[in-house]
Amino acid sequence: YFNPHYAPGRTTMVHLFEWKWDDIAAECERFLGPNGFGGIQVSPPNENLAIWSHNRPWWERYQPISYRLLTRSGNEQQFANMVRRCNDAGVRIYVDAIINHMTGTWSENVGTGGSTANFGEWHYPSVPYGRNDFNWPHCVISGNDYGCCPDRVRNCELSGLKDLNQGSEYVRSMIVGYMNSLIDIGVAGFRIDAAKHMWPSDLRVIYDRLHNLNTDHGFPSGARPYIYQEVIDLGGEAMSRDEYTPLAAVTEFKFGMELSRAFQGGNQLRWLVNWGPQWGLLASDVSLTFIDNHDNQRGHGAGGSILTYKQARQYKAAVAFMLAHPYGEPQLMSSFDFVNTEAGPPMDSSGNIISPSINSDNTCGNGWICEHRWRQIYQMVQFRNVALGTGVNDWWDNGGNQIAFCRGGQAFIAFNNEYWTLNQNLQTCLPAGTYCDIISGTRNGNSCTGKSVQVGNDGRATIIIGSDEYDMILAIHRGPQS
Ligand code: ARE
Ligand code: CA
Repeated sequence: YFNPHYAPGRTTMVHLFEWKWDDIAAECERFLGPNGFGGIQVSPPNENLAIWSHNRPWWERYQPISYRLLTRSGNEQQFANMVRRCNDAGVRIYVDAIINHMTGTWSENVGTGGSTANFGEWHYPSVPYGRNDFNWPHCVISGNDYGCCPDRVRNCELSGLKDLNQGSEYVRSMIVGYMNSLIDIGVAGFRIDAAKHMWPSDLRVIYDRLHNLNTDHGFPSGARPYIYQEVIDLGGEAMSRDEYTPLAAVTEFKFGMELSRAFQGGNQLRWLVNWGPQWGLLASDVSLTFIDNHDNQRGHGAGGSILTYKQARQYKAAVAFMLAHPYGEPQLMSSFDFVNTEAGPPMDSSGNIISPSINSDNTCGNGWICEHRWRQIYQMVQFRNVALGTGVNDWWDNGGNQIAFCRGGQAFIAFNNEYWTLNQNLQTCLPAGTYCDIISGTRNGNSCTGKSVQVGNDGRATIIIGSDEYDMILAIHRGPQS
């Protein structure tokens, strides 16, 4: 459950939040495959409650009403078509699995596929689930419960969402059936939503009943799904991430919090010299890492002052550090623009999601941010692929907020988060030659569209990053784009 089973040479996944299946299939073929992306986390594919009373918020997708594959992102056939086309393009699909709970508490009761539910009776006929399938007696998690009471956090309702009893054989079989149908379609793994709200022993039973990945989609025989469990653990609670790491990977929320703090000036970059478990982070091989996610970019979940696309210069630097450093299994966020933190994706008056448009400079329109299409981000995905299998060496810093390091003899990166210019002769660990900085531009035949770097026979080069430059990063590597 710890191996993402990326195609050879690939490393990074992107969360295409609220994208439609047909658009994702096209994105795999025209952009993600050719640019070396490893995988995609898709929004929950199972039917959810349509919440018109809140103008179709993004969070309606975290309110399952059945396991039918029918949402605003598309139907089952479109989902399967996407999985096929993405796997053919070398890009894996990971499903956000909502198995802790079902929808509840709203006056509306019709799902995106037309299923209905009777909340007062705990009745979900399209699964079907009934009252005996939920934890009883009914109770709701309060803020204090996180500090004292694992049993309440696991057996009571999260925000009033009807809490399934994963200890029940019938509930397990419904959940496993849903997840196995997705594996058979060709997905490579799952995000386990709200894992902290389920007993690790129940999750183990569920994981162990999952099928091996589908060899018709290019997975090796005997491959287990990649599983990363959403456990928000910033310390100080009665539940710990360590209860979950023996089972599968875990989302590391400290990662984005600490890097956001550092690149916002709250911590000097030089301290990143020992980035990893010495910072209190999980062991690298069980750690799913990200700067922001769909919750904390809008103040949900653990919140905190997390960098997002809205503070683009610092955000790009934090993402570049994530991708340049070998720690963890990185996930990029790809957002739609928002002011209202509840608002769903761009939609028409019937509630249909409006597809992103693609501009000539690779960026998106129609209200979609597409951080994964920003040059400074997708070229760092290539950097990570080129550096795959190497460690960090030849660390340099100025004792403050200018740092640089090599990845073996494959790649080199420098950051300048000071108010003055970085101008240093540094060891790049690369063979002599002229390299194109992949942050300010790319290689175009024999020239660079952005800055270029002359590496001498001793591997050293003069590295310059002005404090007023558009980006605070310079990166070069041995791949074709640099
Ligand atoms: C919505 C409404 C609620 C309403 C509810 C039921 O906002 O007012 O009561 O529906 O009708 C998302 C949204 C929620 C939304 C929910 C369902 O964020 O606002 O509720 O969808 O539509 C805890 C959990 C963690 C969870 C976060 C949000 O531990 O698992 O809360 N994150 C996941 C997803 C979310 C999703 C859900 C779970 C539910 O990523 O997108 O919710 O499927 C401390 C603790 C954390 C705790 C945090 C916030 O930091 O350590 O564990 O996170 O506080 O309480
Ligand atoms: Ca629960």
